[in-house]
Amino acid sequence: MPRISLSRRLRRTPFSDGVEAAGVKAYTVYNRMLLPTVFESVEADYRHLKSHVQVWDVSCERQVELRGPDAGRLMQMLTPRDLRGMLPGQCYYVPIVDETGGMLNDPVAVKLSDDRWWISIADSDLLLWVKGVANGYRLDVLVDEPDVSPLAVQGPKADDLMARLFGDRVRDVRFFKFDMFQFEGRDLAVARSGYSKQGGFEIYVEGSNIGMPLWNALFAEGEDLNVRAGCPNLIERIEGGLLSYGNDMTDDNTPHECGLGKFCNTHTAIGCVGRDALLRVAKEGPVQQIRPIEIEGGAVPPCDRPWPVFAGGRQVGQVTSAAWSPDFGTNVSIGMLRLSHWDAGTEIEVETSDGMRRATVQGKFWI
Ligand code: THG
Repeated sequence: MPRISLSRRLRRTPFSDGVEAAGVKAYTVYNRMLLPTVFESVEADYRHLKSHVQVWDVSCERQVELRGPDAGRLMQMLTPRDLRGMLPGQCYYVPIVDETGGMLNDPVAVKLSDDRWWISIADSDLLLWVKGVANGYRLDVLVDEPDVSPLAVQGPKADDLMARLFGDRVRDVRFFKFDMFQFEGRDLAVARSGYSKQGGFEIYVEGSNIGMPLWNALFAEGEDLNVRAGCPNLIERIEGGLLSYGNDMTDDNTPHECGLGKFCNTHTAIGCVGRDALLRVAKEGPVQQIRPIEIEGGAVPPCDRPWPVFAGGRQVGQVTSAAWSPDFGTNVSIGMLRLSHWDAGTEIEVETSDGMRRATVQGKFWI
């Protein structure tokens, strides 16, 4: 296989030295930054994530910082989720849409104070869109990318590891809330969140220079907990129904097609870009939607392009993420299916890279 050449355009992270010392076997590129995808093997990493605790370099979840008197107003212009009840110390999963209602990103919004927010972005150049909106509407707000790199601590022993480093108070942080904790005299936001269903935290590491000291401290404190370097795991995130922007949805999809209608309050999200378009699609209802799908047979090959889905000889959708699940003994996958074929129990055929497979639409994700 050819390799990817490294250069300044493909950014390393404050933790890359630790990731490489831990034996990372594969990377992907996300927001023009390195994101580990495999340490031992996807299946071994999966088993370890579900049994112990892992430290993930998710620096590629870059922050778009909004600072100034119009920060809150700008944040509400960016998303159809109603932010009026959101307090400092809270995180919200927020669809971001363009003027047609198309998904531009599905980040986590972090409210630091009324006039300071972070948008923890998925893989698209959201900074450019946010700067464009801020300038186009002449808002009194600074928009930039700060030196903040999230480090996730995920898995059933995450609370124990984090308590050793930050004290028992960290156990009291509730889901999608954050509080401030000190490390080497620096105040860091620590949230109970992360791109897995195994539980855990995300540390918003402010200042690249404390990256490796924090990485090393987590491994020193967690030796007897069997802590390892890990990364977002393909199998586990499909089982949990965690969507991947650019894979499972693009700017061609509305939040409703993505099953993110529950994070939209389009009627009350006054001032949101794309509100009129979304009010129309919400009224009509989507004609395709994301669904969990079980694909029969042995382990499927990597899904590196959408796999067409057929029924009765006609295409009725596509599969965009798929993997063999050791725990469920089947191939788990995420696809976008037309309304006529999205009901649980519907039998379909998936044209994988190594041939046609029978498959069944599921009523819910596996975890
Ligand atoms: N954490 C942070 N930033 C991120 C991600 C993250 N940026 C990129 C990417 N992940 C954004 N996408 C997601 C997708 C799903 C979730 C978070 C970010 C998520 N969803 C939960 C679920 O669906 O069960 C909970 C949603 C809720 O109830 O609010 O966590 O992971 N910092």
